[in-house]
Amino acid sequence: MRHMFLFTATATCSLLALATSAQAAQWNLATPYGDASFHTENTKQFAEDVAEATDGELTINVHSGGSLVEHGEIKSSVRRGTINAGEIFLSTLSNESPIYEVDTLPGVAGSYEEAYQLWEVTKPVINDLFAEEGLMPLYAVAWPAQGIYTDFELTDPDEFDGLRVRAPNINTQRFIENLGGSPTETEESDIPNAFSTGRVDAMITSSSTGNAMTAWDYVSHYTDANLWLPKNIVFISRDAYQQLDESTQDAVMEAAAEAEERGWELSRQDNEDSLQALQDNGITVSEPNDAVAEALQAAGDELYESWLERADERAEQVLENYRQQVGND
Ligand code: PCA
Repeated sequence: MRHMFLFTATATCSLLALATSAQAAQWNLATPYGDASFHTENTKQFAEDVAEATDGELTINVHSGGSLVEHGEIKSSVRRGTINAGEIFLSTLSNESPIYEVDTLPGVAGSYEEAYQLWEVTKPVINDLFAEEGLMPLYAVAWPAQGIYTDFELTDPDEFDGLRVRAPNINTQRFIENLGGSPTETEESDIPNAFSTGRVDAMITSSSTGNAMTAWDYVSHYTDANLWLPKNIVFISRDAYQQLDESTQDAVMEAAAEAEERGWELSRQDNEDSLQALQDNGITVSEPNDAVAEALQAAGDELYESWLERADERAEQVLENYRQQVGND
């Protein structure tokens, strides 16, 4: 009799468990960045927060390091519904609209405060563009400012002549060309391979990526040039979102707002930690000297001019709004 009761209780429990799991949603989120990246740490925390706030009603599995989908396929995979969510380096979309380039233009936003203002101004336009594809941005987080890694002390802009420099997006490639160098675009995860096979001699990226990719294994100097603070964006499929009940939707949006705030803080902190780690591992970190700064400025001006030629009215307007806002602060 006692056994009988126990059996019934267990059976009821597993039926209940089945009922819950039938409702609970499981999402897959793909990011090209590895577990050593503060962006991935932040996104994993976001997923944990959602699971906790919804009592497991929505579980988001974060597939890092391009393990599920490669970078260039993430947005289209979410659009098609193969996966439900993704994280990408926003400026890799530059061929779709000039608005995606504004966070990789020199002289526009040179600090975290300005970069965040730039995000606030561009957000509505980016939301609209994503919405046209059935996508919903959740949050965006800046990388630390971009600088230049070399295996020599960068003192003379002529040293850029023919230098093979790794870049993470098209604008950085253009910038390198303007400097006289020879750019190659590679994924962050491919950096060690690009150096060890001799495909590149130098790279443009942040302190964080230099640290995560152990830059000291192949370069000796980091010129902290404060070029621009480009962002990652995390987004989901609108269809997947609409299938959630209202309280789960709210939990996603709340956790996303927290992730954005936490992410920008993590970025600042990671910049400091990474600059320290670079030096602890023997990399000389310095600011550009006058001659190099002048060359960077000229290459940046040229890049900006060419963007203006590509930019549509909406993109120009956004930048104008941003400049007014920053000017008024
Ligand atoms: N790290 C990424 C994007 C920008 C950055 O700082 C990369 O270099 O690929």
